[in-house]
Amino acid sequence: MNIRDKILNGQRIDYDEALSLYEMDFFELGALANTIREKKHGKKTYFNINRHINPTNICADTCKFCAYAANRKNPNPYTMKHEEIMDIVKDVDTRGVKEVHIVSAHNPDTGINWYLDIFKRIKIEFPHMHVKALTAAEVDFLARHYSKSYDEIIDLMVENGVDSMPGGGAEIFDEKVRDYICKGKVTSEQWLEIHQKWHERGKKSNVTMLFGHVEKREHRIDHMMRIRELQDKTNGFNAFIPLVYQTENNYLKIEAPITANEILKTMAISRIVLDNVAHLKAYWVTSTVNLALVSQEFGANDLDGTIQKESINSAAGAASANGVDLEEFVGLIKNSGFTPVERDSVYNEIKVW
Ligand code: V47
Repeated sequence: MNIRDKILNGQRIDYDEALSLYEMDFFELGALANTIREKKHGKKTYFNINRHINPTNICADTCKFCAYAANRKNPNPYTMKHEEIMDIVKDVDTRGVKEVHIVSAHNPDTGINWYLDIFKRIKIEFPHMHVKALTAAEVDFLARHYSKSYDEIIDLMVENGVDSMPGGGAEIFDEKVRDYICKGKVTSEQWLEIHQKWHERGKKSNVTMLFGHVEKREHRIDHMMRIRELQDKTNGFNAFIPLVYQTENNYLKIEAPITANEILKTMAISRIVLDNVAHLKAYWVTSTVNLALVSQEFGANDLDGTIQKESINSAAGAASANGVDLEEFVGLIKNSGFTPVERDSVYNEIKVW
């Protein structure tokens, strides 16, 4: 059976077949991914009303691709006080925000409770607010720095009210590439182990892939395969989020920026390979809003959210510092022929716009 029929019959494809999809006709590939998207979600495009909070940029790690951490190129170290964070949550709560996405750098000086207490405070004062917080990279950092096991940190997250884990820190699982771009950070095996442990507690998370830097197509497919394997065991990943590498203000030199064609192909292939992950998120922050809209026809069924403020990717050149206006966002999804569906953080539908 040829690969096209195999995909249309809902059969799983292997590593070599997945890699060969990069050679398929661009529009045929898009149409295949779209068929799967429509089978799973019809014309619905999900988004949520969320606020990103990045409480500190002081980092013990030195990832070459990162423009957010305070360093020679970004000499503006900051650490927010809990009162400041609570003021933000209080404010956004009055403006319809239902999820706070809290991700920090790996600050060695705050003490572990600075990381954890804030979740409890948010849940006490705003019990309805979904707290998506702590990447596996942060979990690994906290475990190492405070001599705790992953289980202990994860138990503390649950006790303190973390509802779900974001997908950050996955980068690229291939060990050689990973060593080159972020040596010393959580390893691929550890990243997957932490998410497995989180899923085993009945909790959900997302998974990202940073691409468009020094990695090759082979590494992206390998990354997807490792995700698929864990998802077969746990079914804990809600969404796969390919993050397009932003080139500014960092120490990773790349020869040529990735093309829109390659981004869309990667989106489509991930929709096909990750047959066991329900949602494919086109994160407009790194792909641009325009390409995120086009991605809806290449397998993507989620555009993340309004975000309101974002510091990690905007530091590297993304136009996301102030999020996107809700009405405009909904209008763009509608005008591109899809149905905007507001969702909560675990994909319960809230409102069809
Ligand atoms: O882990 C850092 C990435 C991630 C750059 O789970 C960069 O719903 C591009 O994980 N170019 C943080 N990317 C963002 C993230 C995320 C975003 C939205 C939704 C979710 C979710 C998760 O940003 C980091 C890193 O992989 N990143 N620097 C850069 N120069």
